[in-house]
Amino acid sequence: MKKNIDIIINTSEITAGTRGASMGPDAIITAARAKGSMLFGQHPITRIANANHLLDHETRHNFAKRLDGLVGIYKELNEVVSKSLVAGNFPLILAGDHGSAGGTIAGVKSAFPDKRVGVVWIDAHADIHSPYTTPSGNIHGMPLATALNDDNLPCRKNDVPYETITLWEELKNTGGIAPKIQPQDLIYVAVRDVEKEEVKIMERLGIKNYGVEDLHMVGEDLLAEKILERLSDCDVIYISFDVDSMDPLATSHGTGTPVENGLLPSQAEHLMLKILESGKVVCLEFVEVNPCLDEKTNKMAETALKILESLLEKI
Ligand SMILES: [Mn+2]
Repeated sequence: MKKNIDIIINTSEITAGTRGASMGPDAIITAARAKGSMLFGQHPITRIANANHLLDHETRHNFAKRLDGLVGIYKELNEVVSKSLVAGNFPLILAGDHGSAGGTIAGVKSAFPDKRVGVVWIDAHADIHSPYTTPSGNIHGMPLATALNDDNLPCRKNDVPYETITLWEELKNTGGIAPKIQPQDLIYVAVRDVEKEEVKIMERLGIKNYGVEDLHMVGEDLLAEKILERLSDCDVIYISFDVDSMDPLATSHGTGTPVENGLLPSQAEHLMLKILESGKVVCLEFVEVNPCLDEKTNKMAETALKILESLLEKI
């Protein structure tokens, strides 16, 4: 299957807890240019408007920081991603932090309202908090709650103000369909740093996580088979690849929240290649490269680029 690729650059970093992820997509482009790759000259590029100026002001939403900026980013992503898909193209999103990925999922669902959307979420973190459970208020820990339309109220601990709730409901309803995905259609890979509220909702909803050990044990081919088997009732699949799923020793600390004992880059690459071979993947996203935090110059972006170049041959 050869599809036209639409590159979508989203430099939002308003939902992260550390600064610099907005430069992640351009660090990947820089890595390509540094090695003489023409990759970014070969596909049309759309840039999503960011709201990073909000970082220069106090936020009014302590349990969902800068939520007011994210609502518009979700809307634009929903439109741009769904338009690309409806045109028969393959949207490839390079984003800053992971908080906007719910907007991408909204776009996939808007393009295929009658189809079941599967999500493969490759990440050190479960990203399934809500304003009611978050310990930090950073929305990059919440995108899957927006896709599932589940606030994990049994674990509620924050008294969320009405103004925040109103915008949060708007965020979850981006594109007019909620929920976008069913819990059984969400598969985690490499999640290994979770809070107790997240463990509870994963148990309540029965969400499957294939840990790093599982991958070491069965290998990429078999794990891809297991994932595809679980998603066999899904018509289309979205892969969300957070670079913090990888081991910082095998990559670098060039990401907002690195966690040890992660995937090797080759494992992440081969696993995604195998899932792509199913022909069901319609959208792919890379997030959380942060060159400001990279102790090895631009190593994380270079690692992401290498994986990306390999995957693009299968699209
Ligand atoms: Mn993430």
